[in-house]
Amino acid sequence: MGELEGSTNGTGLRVAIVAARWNSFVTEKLLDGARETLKAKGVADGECHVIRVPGSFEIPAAAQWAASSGRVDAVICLGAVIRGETAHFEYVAGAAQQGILSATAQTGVPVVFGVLTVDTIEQALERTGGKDGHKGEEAALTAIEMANLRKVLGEHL
Ligand code: DLZ
Repeated sequence: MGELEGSTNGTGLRVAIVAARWNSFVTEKLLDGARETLKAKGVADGECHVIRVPGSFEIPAAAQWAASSGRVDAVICLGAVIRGETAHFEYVAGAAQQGILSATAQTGVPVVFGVLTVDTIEQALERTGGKDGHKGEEAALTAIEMANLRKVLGEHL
């Protein structure tokens, strides 16, 4: 019984990034990190498509449209829901989380959750190149690994 996993080599992959404009001072950092990581891992510039949506609540619809197109290997969802600024934090964050999960379940395409759900702006900044790493970079690596894993499983199972 062997072990199967996806590599982090992005060569030949086609990726869509759905990025929310709400809290753009955070989401643009997430986007920069994701794009740089995709490029560093071999995803060609022309194979990386950025889709802008107003807020995190709208991410699932665009992610579902992209994933169901049959023309991308993975979708990366980037948003920032900050409790201190968001009267309906649970609704916006919950809708994003459930919708993203559902997009994967319905299409089979890896749809990666790169939506920050934090209490403060400081926590958001700590997760976009601060002491808690970079969630945009992590989302890009996850997307590549899962896209490759899907191909591996298609070949071996
Ligand atoms: C309305 C709203 C609020 C209050 N807060 C956020 C947030 O912290 N992060 C985010 O991505 N979006 C927020 N939004 C916008 C909603 O996601 C959505 O765009 C609007 O409710 C319109 O459907």
